[in-house]
Amino acid sequence: MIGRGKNIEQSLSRTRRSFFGRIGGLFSQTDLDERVWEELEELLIQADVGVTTTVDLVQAVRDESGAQGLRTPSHVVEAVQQRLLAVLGNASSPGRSQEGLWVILVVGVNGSGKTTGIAKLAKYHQRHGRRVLLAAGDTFRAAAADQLKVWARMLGTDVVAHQPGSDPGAVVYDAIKASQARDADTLIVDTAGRLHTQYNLMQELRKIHRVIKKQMADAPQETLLVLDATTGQNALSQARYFKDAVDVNGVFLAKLDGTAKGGIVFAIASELGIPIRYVGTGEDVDDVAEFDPERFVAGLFAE
Ligand SMILES: Nc1nc2c(ncn2[C@@H]2O[C@H](COP(=O)(O)OP(=O)(O)O)[C@@H](O)[C@H]2O)c(=O)[nH]1
Ligand SMILES: [Mg+2]
Repeated sequence: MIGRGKNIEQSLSRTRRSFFGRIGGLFSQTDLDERVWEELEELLIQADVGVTTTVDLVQAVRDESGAQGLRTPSHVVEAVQQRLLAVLGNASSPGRSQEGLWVILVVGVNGSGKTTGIAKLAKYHQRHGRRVLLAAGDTFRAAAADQLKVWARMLGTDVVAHQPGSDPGAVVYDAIKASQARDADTLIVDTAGRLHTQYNLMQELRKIHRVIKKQMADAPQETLLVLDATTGQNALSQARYFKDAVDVNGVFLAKLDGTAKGGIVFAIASELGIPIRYVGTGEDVDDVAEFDPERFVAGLFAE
């Protein structure tokens, strides 16, 4: 938990109620016949865990229950939890040294929760005693810089912004210079979520990435892709484009509170291989949690 807003357990209430909370009930019944495994499979797929991941997982638990005789319902549920946890792997965050500027490039389609996510991250880093600067790298939409400025005013940070339509590479260049001049240690860069074509968008993101790298070889230290949890499997196909264009090394999963299909977390981990670092737990600037796999899985089943 990093914000003072809603925590990860609270944001999982819909997902828990609709799907994962029902798994225990499946096994409390009769023998483990075919029907029970099919129902488990159905629940997981409906929760957006993804077909391949689900089929593999159910098979593994089934084998385990046959071989080792998982005798009680709670043993089976525990086995499911262990398998789910294994899908998430170890999502350790990139170690941050105290020295130097830390650049966070934030990408994702419009509406995914990018700007809100940036505000949440800014506040998170401020709470860690850091000096945060924002860069308005979405120059395509005039409102984008304004929206960022509103958050910045609230948080007491500055925004480096140029005119609408200007070169986002130049914004980022200036923002890095400004961070150094003003002794900021954390720069968060907003980017466009839509251009005339997807090809243009990816080209622009690549360019921004290059501009950052040219000034600071080890930056951006974090490239976060913001995905909207409520868009389910669509989020996955979006993610593939962004992953190809820029070196995405973390996912910020927004709106986890707004979906019953929080199983998307497993699909992201298994199908993209990008660790989830943060989840959005509500609309407030404090509604953010650092992603903790164990807590997440426990939260899916909690009473
Ligand atoms: N419930 C909920 N709403 C969110 C969350 N993050 C963003 N939103 C809402 O999603 C909408 C789009 O967010 P915005 O940050 O403007 O998206 P952007 O277009 O990607 O910059 C806004 O109404 C936000 O309040 C979240 O974690 N939970
Ligand atoms: Mg925005």
